Amino acid sequence: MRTTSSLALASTAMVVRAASLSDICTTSYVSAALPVTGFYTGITINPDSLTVNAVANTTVTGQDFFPDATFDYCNVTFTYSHDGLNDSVTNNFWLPAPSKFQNRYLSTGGGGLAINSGDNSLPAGIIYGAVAGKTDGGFGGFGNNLDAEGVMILANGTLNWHAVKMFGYQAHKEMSAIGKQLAKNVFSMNGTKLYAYYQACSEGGREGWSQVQRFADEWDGAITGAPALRFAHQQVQHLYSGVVEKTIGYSPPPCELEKIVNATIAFCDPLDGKTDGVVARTDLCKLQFNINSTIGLPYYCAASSPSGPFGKRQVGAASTPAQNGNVTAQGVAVASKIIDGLKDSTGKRAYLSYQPAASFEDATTSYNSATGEWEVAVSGLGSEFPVRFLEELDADNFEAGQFANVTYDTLRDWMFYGWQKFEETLQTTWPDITPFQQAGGKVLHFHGESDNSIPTASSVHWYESVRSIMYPDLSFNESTTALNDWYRLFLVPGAAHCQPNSLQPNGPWPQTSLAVLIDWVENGNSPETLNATVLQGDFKGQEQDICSWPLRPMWSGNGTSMACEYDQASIDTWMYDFDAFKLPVY
Ligand SMILES: *[C@@H]1O[C@H](CO)[C@@H](O)[C@H](O)[C@H]1NC(C)=O
Ligand SMILES: *[C@@H]1O[C@H](CO)[C@@H](O)[C@H](O)[C@H]1NC(C)=O
Ligand SMILES: *[C@@H]1O[C@H](CO)[C@@H](O)[C@H](O)[C@H]1NC(C)=O
Ligand SMILES: *[C@@H]1O[C@H](CO)[C@@H](O)[C@H](O)[C@H]1NC(C)=O
Ligand SMILES: *[C@@H]1O[C@H](CO)[C@@H](O)[C@H](O)[C@H]1NC(C)=O
Ligand SMILES: *[C@@H]1O[C@H](CO)[C@@H](O)[C@H](O)[C@H]1NC(C)=O
Ligand SMILES: *[C@@H]1O[C@H](CO)[C@@H](O)[C@H](O)[C@H]1NC(C)=O
Ligand SMILES: *[C@@H]1O[C@H](CO)[C@@H](O)[C@H](O)[C@H]1NC(C)=O
Ligand SMILES: *[C@@H]1O[C@H](CO)[C@@H](O)[C@H](O)[C@H]1NC(C)=O
Ligand SMILES: *[C@@H]1O[C@H](CO)[C@@H](O)[C@H](O)[C@H]1NC(C)=O
Ligand SMILES: *[C@@H]1O[C@H](CO)[C@@H](O)[C@H](O)[C@H]1NC(C)=O
Ligand SMILES: *[C@@H]1O[C@H](CO)[C@@H](O)[C@H](O)[C@H]1NC(C)=O
Ligand SMILES: [Ca+2]
Repeated sequence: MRTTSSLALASTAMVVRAASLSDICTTSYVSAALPVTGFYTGITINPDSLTVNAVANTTVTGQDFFPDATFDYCNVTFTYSHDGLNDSVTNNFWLPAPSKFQNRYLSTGGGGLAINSGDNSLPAGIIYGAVAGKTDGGFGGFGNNLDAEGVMILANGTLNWHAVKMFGYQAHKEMSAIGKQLAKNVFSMNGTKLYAYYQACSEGGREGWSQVQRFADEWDGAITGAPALRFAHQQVQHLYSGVVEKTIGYSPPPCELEKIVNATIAFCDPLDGKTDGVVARTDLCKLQFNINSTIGLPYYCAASSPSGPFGKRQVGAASTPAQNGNVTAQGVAVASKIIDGLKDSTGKRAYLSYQPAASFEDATTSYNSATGEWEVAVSGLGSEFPVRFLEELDADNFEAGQFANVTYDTLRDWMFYGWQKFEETLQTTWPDITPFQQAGGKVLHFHGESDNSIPTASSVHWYESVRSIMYPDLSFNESTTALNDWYRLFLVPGAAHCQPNSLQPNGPWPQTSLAVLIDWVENGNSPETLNATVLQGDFKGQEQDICSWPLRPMWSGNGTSMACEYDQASIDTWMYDFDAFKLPVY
């Protein structure tokens, strides 16, 4: 089904190349190609909403998910509604010039509580010869997130389940269906195979999995970066760092945690065989680094405005004073407990956490200039979940005093309740992906190993869940081989959340993953390792290969050659049993 010769496709596509962008990029041409009704039960496209304009010579540079390029495209936007609902969902598609179209379609997704990334993700499609799409989910505009006014909460206590479902998975399903049909019609494909892809990171990674878990043949291949899987657990774990500080009774100055991170990087960097400022083996770091060794190290950070690298979430502080001190036993206790992950009051594990060498973003305290003290600052992403998603209030933050009562057990209970409440829509943990696999689909999944927003181990746990559920009768190695045939996970050395890491700037980044996925899907070239490029720092421009989990990178010859090794002790550090819950957490 997916083995049609790509040579044949290329020659068919040549026929189309007679037309130019200006031929197809008119309202009348696109209007005639709109799949208005009858191809997807329950939705009706509104032809009157159509806008079409050609955009010439757009240049993109310095992006993380595609190389630099200059291109032309046709910008197509229209709305559709769900029959019986009188709602309005807006889709925006970029069409490549006919001469550049390579029989491909690309869906793109969002981040945080956004279902799209504005225009930032669409260039990847044009660059690789695809029609590229984004959706507003029906939330009233591309800039409106799920938590925008009047979207998810209709009134306090009244959740708009339709909006939640659209965000959860439905809007993407509809956009792909519309976008693929539009591409076929605009380029008169006459039954020629259209290859469909997905690429997004973070919440967008979750959106990708929401389709892969449900729909066998929506896409031929999906790139899911650092996905916000296990939605309830993931959102609640943003609160964990603050609860650790509260429980231990110590609010470290951000500089103290930064010093602990720097000392961790300094110790663990060489463990991967290459002293380059990049911790490519956080597992060896876990096994060999004693964080207590940082106690007493002097730290200093100059006074700064709140936009400094560690102060992104400082609330209510116009500026921070110079921070000067020595790392304390309490500061180390906080860092150590955060890395350990959430356990309830009986010691049972509820969730996992960030790897050592990741910065402690969720733990960033805020400076109270009135008292001169550093205070626990509740993570905004974290508090919004219990308040908006569980309590169904039109608010983002806890009420005054509410956080004071939050314990490790509260976090566990919120995970439990949120998991149950959003199991069908947001949780995104259905581990049996047999239909997608049998349809020939491919998944390229990556995650920064120093991610400070979605724990890297979350992706490993997911990969391992899929492996064990889909191949219960095979050994670890056999099932890994079977899974790698169509789903691969790559941990990106030193990388932060869906981007390179300013604290480990010499690390590689997989900027051209879509080319790799296309080569896998269309030419059958399985990525044994993932192509990556160092995008900043001392080795800028250097190409590096990223190992496919569970193999781990090890450099030799003082960083001149890298091998992907099998190391059981390291693998074991990534395995978790969430015994705080009686049901399996996938
Ligand atoms: C794009 O720019 C180049 C040079 O800047 C110019 O020659 C070309 O005509 C432009 N293309 C369009 C479609 O405007
Ligand atoms: C694409 O079309 C939409 C809807 O008409 C418009 O808001 C947007 O500015 C256009 N983008 C470009 C780059 O022309
Ligand atoms: C449908 O919504 C539009 C605005 O979005 C409104 O003008 C119209 O009255 C609504 N129709 C019905 C039947 O509710
Ligand atoms: C599809 O069919 C139409 C009409 O026969 C033809 O003009 C067009 O070139 C064909 N397209 C492809 C890709 O074969
Ligand atoms: C941590 O290292 C970075 C360089 O990566 C440096 O800019 C920063 O000042 C260091 N922080 C501390 C507290 O030493
Ligand atoms: C670090 O110090 C804490 C507190 O004294 C202690 O409980 C823990 O065992 C120490 N860890 C190691 C690895 O020495
Ligand atoms: C840090 O420790 C050193 C010696 O251990 C001490 O001299 C210095 O005063 C301490 N600095 C601060 C800011 O407490
Ligand atoms: C909804 O609840 C929030 C949080 O308690 C409150 O701030 C807001 O005023 C309430 N809205 C209405 C309309 O009552
Ligand atoms: C905190 O817990 C105490 C004791 O259970 C309760 O009286 C109080 O109302 C709680 N405060 C908030 C803000 O929930
Ligand atoms: C699994 O494969 C690795 C090589 O990838 C090998 O080192 C290891 O011994 C194998 N384990 C078993 C149990 O065969
Ligand atoms: C991956 O990188 C290698 C070496 O730089 C290159 O030859 C190859 O074409 C790349 N593969 C893809 C799919 O881009
Ligand atoms: C290892 O390589 C680094 C940078 O490439 C160099 O500075 C260092 O001297 C080398 N160390 C050895 C032992 O060769
Ligand atoms: Ca290193």
